[in-house]
Amino acid sequence: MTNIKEALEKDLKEVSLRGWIYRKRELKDKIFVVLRDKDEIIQCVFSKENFDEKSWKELLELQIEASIEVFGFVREDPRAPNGKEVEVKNYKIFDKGLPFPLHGREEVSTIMKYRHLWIRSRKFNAILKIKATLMQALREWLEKNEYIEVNPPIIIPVAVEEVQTLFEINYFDKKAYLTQSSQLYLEALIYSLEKVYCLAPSFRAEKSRTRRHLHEYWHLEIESAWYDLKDIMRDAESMVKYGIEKVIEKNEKELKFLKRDTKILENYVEKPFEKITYEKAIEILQSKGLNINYGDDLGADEERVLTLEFEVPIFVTHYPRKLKAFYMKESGNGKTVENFDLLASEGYGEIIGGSQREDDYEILKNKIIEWNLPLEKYEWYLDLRRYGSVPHSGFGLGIERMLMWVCKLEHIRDTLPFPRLRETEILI
Ligand code: NSS
Repeated sequence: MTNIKEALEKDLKEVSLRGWIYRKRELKDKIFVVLRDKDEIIQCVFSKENFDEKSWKELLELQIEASIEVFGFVREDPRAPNGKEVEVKNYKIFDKGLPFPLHGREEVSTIMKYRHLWIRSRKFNAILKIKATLMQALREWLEKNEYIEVNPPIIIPVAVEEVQTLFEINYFDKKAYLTQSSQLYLEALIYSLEKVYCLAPSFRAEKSRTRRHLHEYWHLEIESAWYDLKDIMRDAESMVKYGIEKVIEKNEKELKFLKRDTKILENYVEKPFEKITYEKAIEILQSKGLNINYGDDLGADEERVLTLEFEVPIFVTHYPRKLKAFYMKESGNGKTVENFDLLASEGYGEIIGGSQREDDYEILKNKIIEWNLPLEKYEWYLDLRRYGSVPHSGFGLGIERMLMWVCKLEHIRDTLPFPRLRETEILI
């Protein structure tokens, strides 16, 4: 058994290839089939003279996505999609298939209904390969930098981020939630391991329907003892750069298929990221004519405008304390917090949210009260400030957000095989 990549790259005479029919064209005495497998496509020609009548009839019945095996001779053919063609001598049909319901350019609702079939597309194949590289590369970076992988629970008792986005579940007749973030557990774990990370799904019952919000996404979170804001920003930049570098290195073909300009990506690896404060960001936005004031949150539109001002990703730091979560360390006499959002370029916006954490028991306790959170449920978290509290920082990176940017996709749904989105029912 050979695969299509070998048939294209090596100097083979005879091949036997398995795959699915990607395209089919019938002439009077020839059938042209483009066969696809996990990596490539190749044109296969069936000539009538080589087959008996029964076989020819069977071949005419093959549908798009039929699964077959072909045996034949490879030859150069500049007119064929990848410059080579197989003259088929024999074949085996696994399933001749029914008429395939997708032809390309379907409405989103149709694509979601047939998502289990749509994911065979070459575009999605390329995206998934890039995603695998990215996840592996980020893990590699973490290992090189002495972060230890840990596995906090998915079912949680209290909010980490906004209460409104919690997914409630019935946990043996008691309320519990699906995790929004593993941060609080990672904070507990640094007292043993100092540098930890986890890669797990997070859940958000977001009210907004946007091109960048999922209800379930893969969240890479890291936490480090002894780190302040600038330390954690250094790691965020280095990790993102490493991830992009590996994708450029390993997925040249897939990036090309997606028409992603690798020069732009190389720029992100080579040039230092921009750093601006929230205050400065507001000034820039005002100078661009946006109706925004100090104290307003930056939404997708504002982030977009900001990223188009710079050639590289931007760290926006020191947001007003009220705009951000209770656990962030205060600065600027309690006006701001020691936080950053990393905004991906070309309009993509936030891919990472991170901060130095409040390590003072009294301040943290008062903020939990001020944020109207049930203090008794955070006692265990406050214990972390009672027994050997240390300065520490961390961040969370949305894998799909980063992938969407790296692949330059229009919508976040195409970063996952079975996305959970508000506008589409869960059918599969
Ligand atoms: O809410 S975050 O900004 N921050 C946290 O959850 C921190 N507790 C993380 C930490 O410090 N350990 O979310 C972090 C990232 C954010 O920048 C996005 O990239 C991604 O998680 N994110 C999402 N991706 C897709 N869909 C949705 N709804 C979503 N929400 C956040």
